[in-house]
Amino acid sequence: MSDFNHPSAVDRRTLLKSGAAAVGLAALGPRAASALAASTVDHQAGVVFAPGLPGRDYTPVITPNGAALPFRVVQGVKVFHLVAEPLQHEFAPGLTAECWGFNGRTPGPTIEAVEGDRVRIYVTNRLPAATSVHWHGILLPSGMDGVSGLSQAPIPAGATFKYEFTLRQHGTFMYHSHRDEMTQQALGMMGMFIVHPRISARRPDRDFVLLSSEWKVLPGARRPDPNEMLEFNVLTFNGKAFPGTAPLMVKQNDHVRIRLGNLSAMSHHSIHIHGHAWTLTETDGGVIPPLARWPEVTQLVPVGCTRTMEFIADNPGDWALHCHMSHHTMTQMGHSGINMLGVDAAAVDRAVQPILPSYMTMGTDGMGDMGEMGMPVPPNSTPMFGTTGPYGYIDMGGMFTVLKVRPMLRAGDEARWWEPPAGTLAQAARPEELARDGIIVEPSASPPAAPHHHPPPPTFQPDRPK
Ligand SMILES: [Cu+2]
Repeated sequence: MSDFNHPSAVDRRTLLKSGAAAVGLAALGPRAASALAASTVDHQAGVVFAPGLPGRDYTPVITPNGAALPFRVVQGVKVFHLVAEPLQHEFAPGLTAECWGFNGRTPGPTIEAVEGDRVRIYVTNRLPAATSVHWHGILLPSGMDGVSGLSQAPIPAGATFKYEFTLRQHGTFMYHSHRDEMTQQALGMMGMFIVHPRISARRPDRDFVLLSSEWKVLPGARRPDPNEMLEFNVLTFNGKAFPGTAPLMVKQNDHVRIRLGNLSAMSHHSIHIHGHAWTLTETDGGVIPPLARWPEVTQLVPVGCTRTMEFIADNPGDWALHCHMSHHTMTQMGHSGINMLGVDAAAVDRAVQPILPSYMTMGTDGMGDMGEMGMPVPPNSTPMFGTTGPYGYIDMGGMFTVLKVRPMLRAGDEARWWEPPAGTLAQAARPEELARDGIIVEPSASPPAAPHHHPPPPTFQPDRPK
């Protein structure tokens, strides 16, 4: 049983506070109760806290492939500056698009603060359209909520707006455009907003944030298509599709926290970790009481939600961390192809190539070799999946990354694969092993068909998706 199911000092304190206030809370209703449960600061007393500082008050989060938004303290207020702007963004080697984001990146830089902090966030709009920013999950005055037209006027192109509020909770939150959401989020206008507790009994050794999103980028196109509703072909963690995703580097026995967010347009993601079981400790509504937590290996992160997972990384190795929806671990190409499984490829090629010389039958024994074959792809696009791993081709793409757990972390480990100790690698069974264990492998009635691995014709051009 993971120790994340045992109450920490903070949890006990929270429970005590909740218990003491139980009579009053019953009258206030469940919303007030949940807000209190997420708090380590007594906001009713009107206490002003000094701005929380990294190192002293919290261990900064790690945003793989991302960055933290810098701040300065002015008269006790933490001041941030977001600049909404168009940018060139690389999803994976070979695929770059014109996106919209903040401060030169998508997702925008991670905002980090501490419960009780007063924050002032300037938003400068360098987009060709009006925008606004919503602080997703954060409890604040209505006029600071960022919904264009409802809670504020839109921020016109060229203008700078000021948001200011005091953080009355801690947890994992997000920010995103709330003006023409369909367009602006499809182009990348989102980021994470982390609020650390003011009082923390136990800080994690590694605290990662991964924001999921989905995009439609037709091969060869320069811009994501915001009109797409169903068929997304670029699925990303922090804006990157594998092999563009940076690995999560962890020292063995580290206490690891992974904060998952999802601002995809239409898709929930079931995020699966290998080699470990993790515990859901917080949602975007607050800390889950320890007795209500349970361990698992796959956590569903619905659209518009965050889920915070914790575990002890006690199992060294290279571990996949990915969405379990299989089309979400593929990249462009192939999602709408014709099912060619079992087709006699040579016969079809002979029939079609006289009239269409660039034609080649693909996928007769699956799609796993598509990337490995190195087939040409249109300009500015990325193969369906893959990169070369220590034992051959890794036929994964999209929302996939690697958790690297090492007994010691050395410079350059990001680029090194795990070297399994003797006896800990799956390999072909030897005849004497089969005989020892009484495993009899009947010869096949017909030999397996030779894989259809002929090189593509020089004129080959993959079909563009419909
Ligand atoms: Cu998914």
